[in-house]
Amino acid sequence: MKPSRREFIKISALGVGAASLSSVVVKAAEKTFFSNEEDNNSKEKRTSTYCEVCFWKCAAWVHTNEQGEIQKVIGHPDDPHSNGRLCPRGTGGVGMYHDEDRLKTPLIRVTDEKGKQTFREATWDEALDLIAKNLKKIAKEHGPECVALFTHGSGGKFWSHLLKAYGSNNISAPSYAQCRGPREVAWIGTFGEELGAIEPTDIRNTKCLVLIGSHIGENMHNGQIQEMSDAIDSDATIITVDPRFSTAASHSKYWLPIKPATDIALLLSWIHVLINEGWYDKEYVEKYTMGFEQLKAHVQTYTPEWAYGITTIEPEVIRRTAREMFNASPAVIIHPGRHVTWYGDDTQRLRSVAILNALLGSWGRRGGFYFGIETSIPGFPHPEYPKPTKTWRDAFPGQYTLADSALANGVCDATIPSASRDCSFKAWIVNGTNLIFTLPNIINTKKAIDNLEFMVVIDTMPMEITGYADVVLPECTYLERYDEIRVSKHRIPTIALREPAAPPKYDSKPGWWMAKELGHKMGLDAFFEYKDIEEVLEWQLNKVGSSLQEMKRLGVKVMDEGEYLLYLQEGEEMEFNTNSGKIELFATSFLDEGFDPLPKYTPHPEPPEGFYRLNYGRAPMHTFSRTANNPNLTDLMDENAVWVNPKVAKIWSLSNNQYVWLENQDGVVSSFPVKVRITERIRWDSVYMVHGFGHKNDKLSRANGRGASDSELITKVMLDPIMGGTGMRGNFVTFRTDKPENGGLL
Ligand code: MGD
Ligand code: SF4
Repeated sequence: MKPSRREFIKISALGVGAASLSSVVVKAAEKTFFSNEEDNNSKEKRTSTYCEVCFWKCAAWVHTNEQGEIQKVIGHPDDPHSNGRLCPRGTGGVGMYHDEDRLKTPLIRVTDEKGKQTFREATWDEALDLIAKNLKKIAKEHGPECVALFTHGSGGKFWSHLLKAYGSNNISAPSYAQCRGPREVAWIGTFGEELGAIEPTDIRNTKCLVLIGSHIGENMHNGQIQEMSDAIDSDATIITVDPRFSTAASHSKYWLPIKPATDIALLLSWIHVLINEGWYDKEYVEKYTMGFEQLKAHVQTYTPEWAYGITTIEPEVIRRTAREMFNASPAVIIHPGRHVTWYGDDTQRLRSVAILNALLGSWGRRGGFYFGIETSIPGFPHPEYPKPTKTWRDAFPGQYTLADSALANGVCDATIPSASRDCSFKAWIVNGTNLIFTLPNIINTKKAIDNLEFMVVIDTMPMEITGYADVVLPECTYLERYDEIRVSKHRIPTIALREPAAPPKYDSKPGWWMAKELGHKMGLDAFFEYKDIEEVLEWQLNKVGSSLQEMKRLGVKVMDEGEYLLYLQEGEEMEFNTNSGKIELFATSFLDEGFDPLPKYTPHPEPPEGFYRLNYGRAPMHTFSRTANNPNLTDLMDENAVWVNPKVAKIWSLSNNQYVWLENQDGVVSSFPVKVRITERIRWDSVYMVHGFGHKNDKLSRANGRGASDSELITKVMLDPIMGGTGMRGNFVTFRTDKPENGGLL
């Protein structure tokens, strides 16, 4: 039976509890605010924001009551990211503001014992003075380039500006080498451009959507879910390739329960079938691509029969699904995914995905990928940044040459002294990223931290990473601060404002203020020649024909960028930003750097006897580890479970809801036990769990000790030689029913 759009939203929005939560919110929104007008007689107020619970950045209105207390957050109807509706996490974002476990004052370490959260409270002046003193000392003794910034989230711009003014350009985000980096490099090598953070997938108009390890519905990217629901309603064919029967798989015409770690074999055999059967867009391939003949010769041995032996997907199913894609083309999307750092050959897997899309002519076509449009906002004037003489790349001569952003793992590795390097990193500034849970191989991360002279962490919560800091700076939540203007690339160009809905609680401060004050203490005033962020925003908005006053009224503004076209026009000539100016089926930029210009299949290690591949993913009500203590969201899900196939459960005599410890191939045992969920929805060779749980910090009253941490069990990393991404799915676990003496790395 065809699932309806409503059903899909309901299932992906967490079953009964959350479905009712979302519908209450939607009704309230429809009743009062879809007119986009404020009731001037009411003492209640609404202010504009964009959500920070994940990085889809949905624009929203925040409602405060007569006492000025934040009541609710509702999607902005003019926003293409949210279309007036937030996901359960966005609605529950208010919990970040109310969380009584928040960081409340600046903190300074009092013992040498790292990781233990042993601090004394400090004033802002004291904390910033200490940071300025240490950073100046490091610049003098080692050079400013020996300081690195790790950042994820909106405040990053302010910290990046400070670091560049100081003289370092070593700025990395885990959203690159631990997440989408390989697909960006694959896309640049094929189409000459990145996909970017809102993927320009034209899902709402597609006739066929192929998901390879993308669990849309559990991975809750708002606009994308809404579009997938529209596609389901319009009878689009959904093909899901996943070893797990995901929510998306349950709404698919085809579920291909692939043997984990073999996806490239399936992709290559699809390419084989499309080319050998002539099921590709000949005109498009002729006009826009290069390298077809090399590709054709390359895939001849990759038959469906060959792929069957590797993937366990039957040849007939491979052929039939290839035919479905061709029938729908060019309105077909082989989805590039988001978190794609799995097995270390990820860039090549994503190259196969890019090639499939190119053969089917979906890039720049309705129902495939559109060309997004964005407004550019000028930066506030400042003196030229000093030119750094060293970068993180110097630590890896000749390696990861196609990486187009700094690698968080690279900076971490380059912090551990090595005889072959003249300078390792001496200080880290860590803003909005819980590196202990985020970088694989916790032992390595701790080793790097042990080698630091100084570390500052800017966070809203006492997370694992704050325990290792010398100074902790408490940031106020996104609901209590201004941030940079959100500029987004979408079908329509929009800008959105984030302004404070309430004053910062406790003694917390916004990132822009901290960076400016620290800049002052470090003698960098010339880079911060404004009174406050309102002056900067006003200046920037004036440059694009708006103002702070207008944006406070509108929240989201649709910009006029003249005439723009979302798709290629009939017969249009187009030059792509590649070496050849064409879409490169044969990637010359890869060849130039000594990498395979065409993707190949290479086998990966299999689980040893009695072990199962550790697979992990997202839940619709949580984002990584940042929401694990959120009072509203823990009400919906307060721990993770390990999914186990019934056959495996029988071998180990496991029962549903029993708690077990997981032990990995290197003998690392999870710090906490995790609940067993016995289900046919996972293959017998794998187990599955949601990332972000298993915190070990008694300052997190709801998250401490709840569930297990996948991060702890990922001690083996499969590095992508092309761009340095950290493949994390080559780890295997087994079960323990006894409590280990010294379990865990946390
Ligand atoms: P979180 O673990 O949520 O994600 O990695 P991170 O961005 O590090 O940590 C976010 C931190 O930001 C928390 O400490 C939170 O309290 C803090 N924070 C939240 N809001 C604010 C704010 O407004 N200001 C400041 N200053 N801090 C704030 C995500 C990364 O992890 C990504 S993008 C992916 S795709 C990978 N996923 C992943 C996985 O699935 N499994 C494993 N094992 N590792 C992974 N690593 C990667
Ligand atoms: Fe917030 Fe959800 Fe939008 Fe992410 S998808 S920005 S959590 S509302």
